Amino acid sequence: MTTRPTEDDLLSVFTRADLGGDEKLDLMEFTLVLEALGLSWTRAETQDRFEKADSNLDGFISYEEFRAILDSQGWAEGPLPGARA
Ligand SMILES: [Ca+2]
Repeated sequence: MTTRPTEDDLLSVFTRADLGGDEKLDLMEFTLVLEALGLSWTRAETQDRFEKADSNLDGFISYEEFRAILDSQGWAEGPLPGARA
C-alpha cells in the first residue's frame, strides 16, 4: 500500500469518469473525477479548476492534462476511495 495513488488508480478514476469513452473529460465528467477523489468543490471552483487544467483550451481535459494538474496541485494525496477495482 502506498500513501499516494498509483498510475493505475488515476487511470482507473479517469477512465471511469470518461462516460463518453473519448479519452477526455468534459466539465460534467471532470466533476465525477473530483467526487471520485473525495474533493468537494462548489460549481464555481470546479469551473475554475477545469479551465486551469485545460492547458490547450480545447474545452476538454485529456489524461495528460489531468495528470499535470494533479501533480501541480497535489490533489491526489491519500487513498482514492473510488479507485479500487
Ligand atoms: Ca484540453
